Amino acid sequence: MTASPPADGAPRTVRALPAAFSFEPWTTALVMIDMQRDFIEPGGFGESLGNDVGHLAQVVEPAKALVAWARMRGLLIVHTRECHRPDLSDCPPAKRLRGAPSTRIGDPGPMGRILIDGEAGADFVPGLEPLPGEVEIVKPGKGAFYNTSLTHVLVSRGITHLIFGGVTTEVCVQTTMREANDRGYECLLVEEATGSYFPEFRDATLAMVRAQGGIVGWTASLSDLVRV
Ligand code: TIU
Repeated sequence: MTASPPADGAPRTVRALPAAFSFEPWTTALVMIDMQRDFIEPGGFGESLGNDVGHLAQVVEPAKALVAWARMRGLLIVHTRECHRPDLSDCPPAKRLRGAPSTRIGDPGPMGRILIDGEAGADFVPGLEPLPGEVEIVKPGKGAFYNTSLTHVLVSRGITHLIFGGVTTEVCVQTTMREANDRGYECLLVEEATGSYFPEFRDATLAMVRAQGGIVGWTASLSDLVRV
C-alpha cells in the first residue's frame, strides 16, 4: 500500500540563508543528531573530554519544538545516537585512546559505561525520545551515514531534503550534513536547535554551511521554520 501524503503536505518555503529553502513535507526528513545524555548532561562523554556541558542545555527546548513541528507537518523523523557496542568491537582504538579524557569510552561513569549502547548515558535526553514509527539510527562515528542503514532508510522512502538539528554543531551535525550534501541531499540546519561546547564553533559552522552560495546547505531560524 502506498502511503498518501499528509493533507497539509503542500510545498513549503522558509526564509533561510543564503536564500529561501523550499521543500515538500513527504520528501523531507528531520534528522535530529545525538540528543543524548552523554553529551548534554554532567558525568557523560562530553564532560569527560573536558567540555562545559552547560552550553548544550539551551538546545533542548528548541530541539523539542523542532521535533513537534516536524511531527505536525508529517515529516519522517530520524533520531541518531552515537554510541558503541558493549564489547567495543565497533570503536576504533584511535577514537577510544585519543587525548587525555578523565574517563574513556567504555569506562564506568555516573550514567553507566561511557558512550555504550544500552547504558543510561547513551539514551536520549528526556522529551526527545523517538515515537513509534520514527527511525532511530545508532552510529559508531561522527557522521550518521558511516556504518549505518541511513542511506537505505532515506532512499526507500524517497527522501530528497533533510532538516538538521542536534549536537554538536561542528562535530556530528556538520559531519553528517557534509556526508548528506555529497550524497545529493538538500540540507537545512536549524540555528537555535543546534549547539556546541564552543559557541564560536557553532557560529562558524553556520557561516561555513551557507558560505559560497550554500556550499554545504542552508541555515534558517526555528521561528521562521515553524511558521511554514
Ligand atoms: N565532542 C563533540 O563535540 N561531539 C561528539 O563527540 N559527538 C557529537 O557531536 N555527537
